[in-house]
Amino acid sequence: MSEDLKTGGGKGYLRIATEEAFATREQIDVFLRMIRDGTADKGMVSLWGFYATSPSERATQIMDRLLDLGEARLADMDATGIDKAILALTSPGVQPMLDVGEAKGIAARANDTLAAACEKYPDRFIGLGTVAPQDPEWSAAEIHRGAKELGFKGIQINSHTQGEYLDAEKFDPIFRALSDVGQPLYIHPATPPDSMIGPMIEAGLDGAIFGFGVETGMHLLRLITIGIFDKYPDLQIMVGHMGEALPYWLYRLDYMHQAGVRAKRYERMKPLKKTIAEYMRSNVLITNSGMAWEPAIKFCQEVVGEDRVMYAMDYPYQYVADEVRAMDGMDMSAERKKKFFQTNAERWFRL
Ligand code: 1DF
Ligand code: MN
Repeated sequence: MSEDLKTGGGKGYLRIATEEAFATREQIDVFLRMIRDGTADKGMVSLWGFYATSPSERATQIMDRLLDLGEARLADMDATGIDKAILALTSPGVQPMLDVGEAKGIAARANDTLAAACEKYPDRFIGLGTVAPQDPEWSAAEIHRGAKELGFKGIQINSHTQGEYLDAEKFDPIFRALSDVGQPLYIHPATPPDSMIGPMIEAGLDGAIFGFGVETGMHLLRLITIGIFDKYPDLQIMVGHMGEALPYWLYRLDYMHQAGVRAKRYERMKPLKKTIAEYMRSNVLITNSGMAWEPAIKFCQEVVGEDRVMYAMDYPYQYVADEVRAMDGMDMSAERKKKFFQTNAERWFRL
């Protein structure tokens, strides 16, 4: 462990990493089966065809790290000064699985596995549940089980489910359940669906480099513009990667949204109680997963508020000690830095 990255709060804050991934062997095995039997979409072939079969150092190291919820992960956290990790089943969870019974079984067992790890290391691991949106009512029940029996602090959904987005009415039981238990939804990226991925994949831009952000930012915009926060005013939705670019777009989004609403250009686009910028400041939370970049973090703090921007490492996909050092070294007040690393996560995940 290097001296400057010790855990324990010596810098004046604990480092809580909020978008950290694990996998289960049976989850990865279904991905591999789907790739083999031709039922995987193009994004699955691209993403998991790489991580689960490539002999490259990146792929093999990430697979090993994803599958560990014990001492090796803790050693990696110690080596980079991560006090606590908020863990979720890696993208795309079980959402592409066509056999819904199988998907629910794998999700439930992943939740049990995660809960056991959190129970074993209660000072280090915090869990977000996984659901199978293919079955919204089951997912609602699993949200209740997660909150009441497993100690989870929210759920993660990996963007679209087989090309469907959460603004569809059929997914309402999921939002109802989150509202009942008072927990946040983390919308994590997935590779874009086949309907969207074509020109991205031909250029190698379908994954975390760009496709993830485009698709997930759009997902959040679909939810905002359908009025999800008018229906559920207390709902908090989290997104990573510095808000999936939406903060940078906010001015134009609001201008064009209002112009479109006034002109009644789209049947779906109804007047909302607030502007998109206002929802971003009241119902959206942003983490800096994959974006250890001071100017972007400060811009987000200015646009959505310093209480709404949280630290994330995105382990094991972006396990970089120097990025933690860069975040420690940001030119920012001690109070604001503590919010970023620690207290915002404690507040919004109710730790
Ligand atoms: C990648 C990046 C993969 C992130 C992820 O899950 C992921 C990647 C499969 O680099 O391929 O969560 N990320 O959030 O940036
Ligand atoms: Mn991630």
